[in-house]
Amino acid sequence: MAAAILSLARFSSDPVVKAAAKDIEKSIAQGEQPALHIVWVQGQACSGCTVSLLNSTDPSIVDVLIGQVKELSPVVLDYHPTIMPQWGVEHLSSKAAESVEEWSAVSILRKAERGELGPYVLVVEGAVPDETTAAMTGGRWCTIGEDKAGPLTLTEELLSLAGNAAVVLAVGSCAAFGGIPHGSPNPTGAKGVMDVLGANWKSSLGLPIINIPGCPPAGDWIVKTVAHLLLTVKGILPAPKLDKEHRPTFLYGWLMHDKCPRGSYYAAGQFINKYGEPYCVYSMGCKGPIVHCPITVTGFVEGTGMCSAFGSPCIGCTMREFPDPPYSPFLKALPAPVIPPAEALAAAAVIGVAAGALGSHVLKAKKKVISKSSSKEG
Ligand code: FSX
Repeated sequence: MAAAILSLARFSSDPVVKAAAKDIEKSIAQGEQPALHIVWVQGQACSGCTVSLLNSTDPSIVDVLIGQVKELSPVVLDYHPTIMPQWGVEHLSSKAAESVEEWSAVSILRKAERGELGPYVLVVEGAVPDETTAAMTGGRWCTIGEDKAGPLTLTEELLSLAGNAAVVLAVGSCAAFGGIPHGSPNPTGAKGVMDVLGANWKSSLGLPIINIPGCPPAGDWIVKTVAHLLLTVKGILPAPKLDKEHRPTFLYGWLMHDKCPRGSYYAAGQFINKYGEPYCVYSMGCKGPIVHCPITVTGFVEGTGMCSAFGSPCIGCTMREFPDPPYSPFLKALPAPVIPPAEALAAAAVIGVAAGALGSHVLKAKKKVISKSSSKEG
């Protein structure tokens, strides 16, 4: 079984996914499959999500595109501003007329919008600004190309491309929730894709918008999710289960703190006083106990690299409110928990759950232990 399915099956305990992984082998054995397409547009972003994409390893985006992952093959990355070879029309004026179509980047978008590309995953990287405020002064916040009619805004292209997309994937916290561009005071009115299209928006296949937040997300989160969605489009896998923020639960279904490699120090009440110490970084403002993020399981590249393991506090970059409170100030510790009164603990003991409750409250209260009850996620 190839890398993508091994990865999905390893991440998911869902028997449906495991059974589907076996079915894939049969499906491949039956012969050639039609090409699936990826159209990737970029808005208000730093391109970090694209750097992450290029750092994916399990499977790598290169392996996916060159057909090494047979279950997904053939996959075509038709449009990606950073890594595709095509140029805009301005560069084509001196070319032979017949080559214009082939080398015009915008023509690929038009083909997709007309439904001539074939089934495609529309990936959005970056936040979407409110062009109405820019228009008041005759300007634009975010353009992604131009044709003979003039500059094309991300907003208008998103609305056009979403119409024919088999599924829309918002990669990075900017595309998912607005991210850094929407941080207060949000001068451009930046929003995530879900807030532009609507939380109840559905693709032509009836699939909701899927968010892969992170600033940036690890490359493997992106490719694993794209792989899952391509198999969903093929009718091989069911759509991934999502949480209320439309994040796949196979990646974001737990709190970062729950699987933190420094968690034993938290339980022992040992916190760092200065950077470089090996203990829990809650004291330096780590937001891990209220943040849904898979980094402490997956690492960043090939299983290595993660915020808390390196002694850096989690700043909540996978969360909707990021970079605003409660995730900032980044270096300010979360509030101490409210310790239940002794009678409540005694009552819990009577019904047999005292062990868990006491376990968490054995922590030295003076050490400012964080309560999960402060999480907005509940
Ligand atoms: Fe945003 Fe992507 Fe933050 Fe950057 O491009 S998620 S600014 S690290 O990476 O969109």
